[in-house]
Amino acid sequence: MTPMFLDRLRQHCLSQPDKVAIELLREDGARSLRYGELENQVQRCMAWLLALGLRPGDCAATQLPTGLAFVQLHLAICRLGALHLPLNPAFPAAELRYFLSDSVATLFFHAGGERGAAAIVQATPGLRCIALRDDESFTRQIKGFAPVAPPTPRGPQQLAMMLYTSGTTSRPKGARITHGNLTANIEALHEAWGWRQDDVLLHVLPLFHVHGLTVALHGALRAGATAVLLPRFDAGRVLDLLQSRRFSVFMGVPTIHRRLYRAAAGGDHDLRHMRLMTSGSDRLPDDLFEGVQQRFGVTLLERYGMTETGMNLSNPLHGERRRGSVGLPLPGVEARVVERLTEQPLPDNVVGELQIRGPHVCAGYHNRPEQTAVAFTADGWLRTGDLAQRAPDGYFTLQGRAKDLIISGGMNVYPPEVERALLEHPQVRAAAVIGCPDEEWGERVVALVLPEAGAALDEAALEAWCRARLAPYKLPRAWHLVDSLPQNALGKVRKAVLREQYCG
Ligand code: MCA
Repeated sequence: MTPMFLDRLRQHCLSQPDKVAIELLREDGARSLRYGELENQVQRCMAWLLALGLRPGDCAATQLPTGLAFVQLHLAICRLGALHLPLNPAFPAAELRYFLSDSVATLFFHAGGERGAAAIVQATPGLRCIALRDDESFTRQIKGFAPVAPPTPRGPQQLAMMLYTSGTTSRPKGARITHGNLTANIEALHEAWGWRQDDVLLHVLPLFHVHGLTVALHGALRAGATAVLLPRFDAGRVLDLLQSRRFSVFMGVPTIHRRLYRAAAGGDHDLRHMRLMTSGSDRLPDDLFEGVQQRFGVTLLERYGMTETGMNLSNPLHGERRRGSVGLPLPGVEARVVERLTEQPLPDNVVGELQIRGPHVCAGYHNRPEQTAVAFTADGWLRTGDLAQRAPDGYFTLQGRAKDLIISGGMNVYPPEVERALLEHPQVRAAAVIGCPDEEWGERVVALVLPEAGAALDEAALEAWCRARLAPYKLPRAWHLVDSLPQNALGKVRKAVLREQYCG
């Protein structure tokens, strides 16, 4: 049987204790953690977590910036058989409260801000909040604990993580990710992308998503390679680092590649020494694919994934990286295109809904049997809500979305969630949120708001209202106060009409 991801990592810790596993590039200098130290620290951390009362099956949430504490807590929580729920540090208290109560988290590690945390404790019975101001305070916390070995090896069915994903009709739901899912995903990527022990990854992505955590970070650790974490993306700095020839792997979203491309304008930049540069989380525009090729001498490798699955499809490491295509199924992944109503498989070159099956697909949604049943077919296919077609040579191309979703800077924004926040405003009668094409962000969020009669609403008031309720990346970047919203016969807002009218 393939060793589970965490067992594989432990083997690296034992066999190459002196090699740097993680390096963190902070403003005040670099900090690193060797594989041997990582094992020792994770074991101490497990002892601390046990003392805090964490048990297998419990959920422990973190809302921490990119750092060594995050990585160690993540590994320790998963290794104990508990579920790690990583949360975006930008979530305001209103969003946090929902995630913490829905997940029934028992522990919550946050970066400070006592007043906010106190409000959450009051609202969430049974939750213990622990402030970790920085990596040093984490190290101090675990120092007094003797390392403990994991109680039992984790089987593939054991839950490891809870990752929230929004829906078109409901509040965000927690995808239940097992150790088997993580292992299947990382083994497939290890093989497909040819990860090597001497790889050095420049890691600039947020750690609280699949892309940054279970693809980039796990990829490097699975290979026994080195991950260098840069907590804040800065195009000029990243370009300098990539040019330094120290790195071999880089992963980004199109907005990141667009910024690097622009930052390199007029200069003489050659990144051909990079073994692998990938793009994902949103469609890579053709002009950017070509621009990067010309400016850097690198052909970006585009791939396709989801929170519920990790990675599904990828262009090949060797062979054609096809412009506009998300490539072929990864090892162990089944992918098919079906007619949406009958769910019958469609022939090649015909657009339908993309469905995915395999050992990497999550074990449904936490506490949501009805939504799990809606998302999965009886024989285990996940309905992705993405439209795609397959070419006769096996390459898949995405052709739009069947779901109401905006992707901005590689972050998913669900219009119903923003509309719900707007409708909570007593002076808003109706609201519609759409995505408009945007060169830098892929799409930008635009809101159409129908005020109540006599309401005195303006952009600033609406923006402040939303900022208190939603993470900043979900905020509309343009506002339109309207007298009416076009509706179809069923009373549903006709967003296609709005996009035509307001995206110009
Ligand atoms: C930041 N802002 C955004 C976004 N990010 N607005 C819309 N969309 C965004 N994605 C806001 C900030 O809150 C701020 O607003 C303003 O933009 C300027 O911030 P700036 O400093 O320029 O942004 P940044 O910090 O440089 O971030 C841009 C970024 C970041 C580096 C492109 O968004 C990013 O790291 N994206 C990657 C996301 C990712 O990893 N996605 C994977 C999830 P204000 O001033 O008003 O507050 S999807 C996934 O995992 C699936 C499975 C997959 O396939 O990968």
